[in-house]
Amino acid sequence: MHPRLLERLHAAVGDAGLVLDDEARAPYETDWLRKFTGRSSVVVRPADTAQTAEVMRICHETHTPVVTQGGNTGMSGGATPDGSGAQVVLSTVRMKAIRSVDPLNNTLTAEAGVLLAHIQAAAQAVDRFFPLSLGSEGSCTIGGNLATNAGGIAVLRYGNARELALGLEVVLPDGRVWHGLRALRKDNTGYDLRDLFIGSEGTLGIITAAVLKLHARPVARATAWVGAASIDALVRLLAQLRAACGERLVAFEMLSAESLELILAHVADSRAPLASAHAFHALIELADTQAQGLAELLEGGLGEALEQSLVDDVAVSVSGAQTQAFWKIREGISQAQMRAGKAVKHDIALPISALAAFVHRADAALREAMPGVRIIDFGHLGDGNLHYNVLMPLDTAPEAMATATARLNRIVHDLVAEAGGSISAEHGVGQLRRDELRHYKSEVEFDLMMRIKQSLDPNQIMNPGKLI
Ligand code: FAD
Ligand code: 2HG
Ligand code: ZN
Repeated sequence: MHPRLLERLHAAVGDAGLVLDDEARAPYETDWLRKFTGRSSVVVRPADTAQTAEVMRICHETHTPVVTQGGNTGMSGGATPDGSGAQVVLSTVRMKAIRSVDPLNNTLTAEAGVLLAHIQAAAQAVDRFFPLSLGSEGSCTIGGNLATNAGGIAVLRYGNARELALGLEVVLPDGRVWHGLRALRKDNTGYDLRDLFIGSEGTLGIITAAVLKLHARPVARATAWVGAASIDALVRLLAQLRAACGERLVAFEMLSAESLELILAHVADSRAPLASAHAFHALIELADTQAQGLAELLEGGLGEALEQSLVDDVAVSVSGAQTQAFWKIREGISQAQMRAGKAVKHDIALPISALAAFVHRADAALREAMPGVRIIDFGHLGDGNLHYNVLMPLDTAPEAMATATARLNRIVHDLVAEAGGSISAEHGVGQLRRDELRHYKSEVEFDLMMRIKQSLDPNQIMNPGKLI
C-alpha cells in the first residue's frame, strides 16, 4: 500500500467512512453467490459526491486500484476485489439520498446507493411508477443497476436500466466530476457519455447519482401461470399475447420443468401452481392504468391458446395472495440453485425467434457431451434473455468445476454466437465472463473498448481485471 494512503483517505472520509477491521471488511470481499472472494486493503464509504471525488483524486495520484461496490448482489464477481490485498473497495451505501422528485417531468433524481426498492417506493409516493424490477430489489442499488445495465422482469415493456435513465453524475478516475444530471428526453449535444457509463461495471468511473424516468402507475394487474409441452409453444404464445395485449403485457417469464422441480424441492412453502406436469411453464402478467377489462383480456388470450392446444393448462390468479405465491416461486430460483448445487451460469440473450431452436440444439449438445447433465433453464422469455444454467453437484471440487465450466461455456456460447445472440444479457461481464467476452468480441469492437478504457482511465485503476 502507498505510504500515507490510509491517512489521506481518513482525512477525506472521516471515521464513519473507513472500514479497517478484517471482520467488518469480510462482507465486502465475497459476492452474493459466494463464488468469488478477495482481499481489500481498506473499505471506503464516502458520504457524498465530494468525498467520492476526493477519494478518487487520492487513488489516482497514488495509482491505487478501486473496486466500486453497491449492494453486492451482482452475479459476475464484478464488485469483489482480487486476492492481492492492494485494492480499495469503494462502497456507495452511504450515498442514499433521493435528491428530488418531479412528477410533472416524470423524473426522480437519486444517489447511487439508494436501494432499488426505495426508488420504487418514492415513485409510488407521488403516484408514479419506476418499473425496474429484480429479485434482488430489496438489496441492490440504483448505481449497481446502472453500472450493470440491469434487466429483470419488465424489460419487454419498459426496457433495461439504460432505458430508464436520463442523466448521470459520475466521478472520473482522476477525481473530476462529470455533472450530467440532465432531466431531458431530447439532448443531442455530441457523443452520448451517459450511455458510455451505463453498463461499464465500474471500469470507467463511479456513478454517484442519476436522473431516472418515471412512468404512469398501473392500478390493475392480471397474472397467470401456464403449462406447455414445448418452448416453441411458449414463444408462439408470447407473440400472440403481444399482438392482443400490446403494452399491457409487462412480464413473460419462463421456467423449465426441472427448474420448477428444483424450486419446489428447495424453497419453503412453495406449491406447484398447476396440478399436472408440463415440460415448460410461464408466468405471465398484464398491467394497466385502467382496471377494466384486464382479467378478461388475459383470460381471452389464454382461452384461445388452450383451444389451439398451444398451452395445456392455465391458472389465472384470483387473489393478491395467489399472485404473490406465483412470483415467490419464480423468484426462488437463485436460492434453490445455491442450495442444490454449484451452478455454471449462462446469462444469454437471443432473438426471440431463435430461442426455441437454440434450446433444442443446446440441450442435445450438452446431453451428448455430459450424459445426465442437469440443465436449469429459465428466464425472461419476453425479452429473449435465458438463464441457461447447468447445475453441478455441491461437492464438485474446484478444479473439476473449472474444467466443466470451460467445456460447458464453449458449447453454450458457441451456439449463442451462431444464433446471433449475446453471452452477457443482464448480470454483467465482471470477472466471470471476462475471458469469454474477449473470445467472442471482434478485434475492432474490442479495440474500440480498449481505447475508451485507456483514454478515461490511463492509470488502469478502475476495477482492474473486470470486464476488459
Ligand atoms: P454490485 O453487485 O455492488 O456491483 C455490480 C457491478 O457494478 C460491479 O462491477 C461494481 O463495480 C459496479 N458498480 C456498483 N455500483 C456502482 C457505481 N455506483 N458506479 C460504478 N460502478 C458500480 N440482475 C438483473 O439484471 N436481472 C435480474 O432479474 C436479477 N435478479 C437477481 C436476483 C437475485 C436473487 C440476485 C442476488 C441478483 C440478481 N441480479 C439480477 C443481479 C444483481 O442484482 C443486479 O445486477 C444488480 O443490478 C446489481 O446491483 P448492486 O448494487 O448489488 O451492484
Ligand atoms: C433471475 O432472473 C436472475 O432470477 C438470477 O437474473 C438468475 O440465478 C440466476 O442465474
Ligand atoms: Zn434474470
